[in-house]
Amino acid sequence: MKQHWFDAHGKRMPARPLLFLSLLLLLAACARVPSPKALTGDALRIENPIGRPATVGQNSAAYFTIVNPTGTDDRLLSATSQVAMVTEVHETQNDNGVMRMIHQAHGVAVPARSSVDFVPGGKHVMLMDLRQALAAGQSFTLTLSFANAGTMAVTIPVMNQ
Ligand SMILES: [Cu+2]
Repeated sequence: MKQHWFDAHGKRMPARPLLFLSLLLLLAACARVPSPKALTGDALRIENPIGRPATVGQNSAAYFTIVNPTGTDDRLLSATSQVAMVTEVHETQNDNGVMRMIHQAHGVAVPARSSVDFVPGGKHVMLMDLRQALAAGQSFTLTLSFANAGTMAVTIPVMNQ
């Protein structure tokens, strides 16, 4: 009886942790690396846009992923919005331990068949000196100009992160 119990569990026990581990690895992979599937489609697009809440006169930022499934290299040239006095494409860089935001005056390259993440602590669109408050639940329009894809109006939902 004891032998039977051992065999039954000996077969089943390793299967579940392995399945669980596989699922975890799959989730981790999905979260970090865009799957090839995400690069399907025939036109450059913006995914997962988010704007940070802020009051009038303050700065806000917009984050998103630019997906370029096409065979043509592209470049985000500039961003504009009515909600801010100045809108710029920035990248936060670590300068000997000091985090600095660098204005990307020449824009941001979006190579063919790739995606570029705009995230807190990295590339972002900076909305400086807001003309209006941005509260969670609202949304605003951000206009992005690309060298190849042209001008694109993107609705940015404001969310607490
Ligand atoms: Cu910035």
